[in-house]
Amino acid sequence: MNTDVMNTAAMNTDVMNADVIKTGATAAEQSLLENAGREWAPEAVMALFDKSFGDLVFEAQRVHRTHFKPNSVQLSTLLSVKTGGCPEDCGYCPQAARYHTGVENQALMSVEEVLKAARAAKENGATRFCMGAAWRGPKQRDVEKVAELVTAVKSLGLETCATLGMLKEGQAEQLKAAGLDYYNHNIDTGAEHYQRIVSTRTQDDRYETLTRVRDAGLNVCCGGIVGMGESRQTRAELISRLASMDPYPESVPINNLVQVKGTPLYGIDPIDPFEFVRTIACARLTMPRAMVRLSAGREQMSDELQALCFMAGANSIFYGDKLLTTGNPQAESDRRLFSRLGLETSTCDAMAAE
Ligand code: SAM
Ligand code: DTB
Ligand code: SF4
Repeated sequence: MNTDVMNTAAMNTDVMNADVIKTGATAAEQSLLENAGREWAPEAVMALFDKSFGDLVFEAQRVHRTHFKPNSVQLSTLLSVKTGGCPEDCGYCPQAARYHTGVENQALMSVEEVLKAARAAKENGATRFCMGAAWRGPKQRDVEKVAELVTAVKSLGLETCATLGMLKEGQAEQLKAAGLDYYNHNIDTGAEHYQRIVSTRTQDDRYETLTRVRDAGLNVCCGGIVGMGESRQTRAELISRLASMDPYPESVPINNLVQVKGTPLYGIDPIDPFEFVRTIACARLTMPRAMVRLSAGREQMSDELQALCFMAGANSIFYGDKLLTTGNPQAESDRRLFSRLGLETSTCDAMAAE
C-alpha cells in the first residue's frame, strides 16, 4: 500500500476528529469526498472503527444524507435458481456438498419458474431481482441458460443481479448482453482470515472475477460476511479492500453470518451487534455513494438493531421471506418496520440526495 495514500487517509480521519465531530462543520464531508475513489488504508478504517459509537454513527449518517435521501430504502429479492451440491468448502455455506445441512439439491430452474418468482417479487415492491447459483463457477452451457433467465426477468422491468461464482473470460460480457445489471461476488473477509474459511479457491481468484465483471461494464456488487470469528482488524481490512477498489463497488452487501447446523462455523461466538452497526457505518463513510445493503442475518436481529443499521447508512435490504436457503423476515413485517421508522421504498436511481 502506498504510504502517501495511507497518510492521506489517516490525516483525513484526524481532520474528522479535530474539526468536524465537535463543530459539525463540513470539513469531514469534504475530506471524505476527496477520499472517494482513493485507497483507504486498513489503519485509517481501523481509526473509524475505534471512534465512540455515537460519533461514528453521527458522522456516517451525515455522509449518508449528503449523498442519499435520508429515509429511502431499496429492496432486492433473492432467488436460489440452482441449489446445493456445491463442490467448494466455504465454511459458512449451507450449500457446500461436503457439509450435512439438510439443504435439498435442486437443478437450474426453468424460465417459467423464475419468472413466477420475479413477478411476485415485483408485486411485493422489490426493484431488483438477484439470482444465486451454488456453483464454483458456471459452465458455458450454464451461462447460456442463465442469460435466458436474465433476459426474461429484465423484461418485467426489474433490475437484474446474478451471483454464480467465478467467471471465465467472456462470460461476464455474455451476461451483460443478456441484460444483467449487477454481478454479486463477495470478497467475504480479510485476506488471512479468508484462508481459514475457504480452501478450495483463493481470494485472488475472487478479485480476478471482479475485474472481469468491471471490465464487462457490469455494476459490481461486492461485500462480505462478519460474525465469522474475525477480529476488528480483519473487519477493517475487509472494508479497506472494498473501499480501495477503483472504483469502489456500486453495491456493498454486509452479511451477518447465518449460522447453519452442519457448517464448520456453526456455534461460533456471534458478533457484538454494535460492532455490526460499526461495520455498516465504516462502509458508508468509506464508500459514500455506494448502496450499502443490510444483508443476511436480519431474521436474527431486533427491529431496534436494524433501525441503528439504517441510521448508520444502510439503504438497501434483501426483501422476501427467504434469502437463498435460509430465512429472512416476512415482507409484511418489513413493511411494518418501514412504517414505524418512516422509511419509504425506492429505486436506486431515485435515491440520490436532492
Ligand atoms: N456460489 C456463488 C459464490 O460463492 O460466489 C454464489 C452464491 S454464494 C451463496 C453468495 C454469497 O452468499 C457468498 O459469497 C457469501 O458471502 C454469502 N453467504 C453464503 N452463506 C452465508 C451465510 N451462512 N451467512 C451469510 N452469508 C452467506
Ligand atoms: C450476499 O452478499 N448475500 C446474499 C446474496 N449476496 C447472494 C446471500 C446470503 C446467503 C445466506 C445463506 C443462505 O440463505 O443460503
Ligand atoms: Fe458454493 Fe458459493 Fe456456497 Fe461457496 S458460497 S459453497 S461457492 S454456493
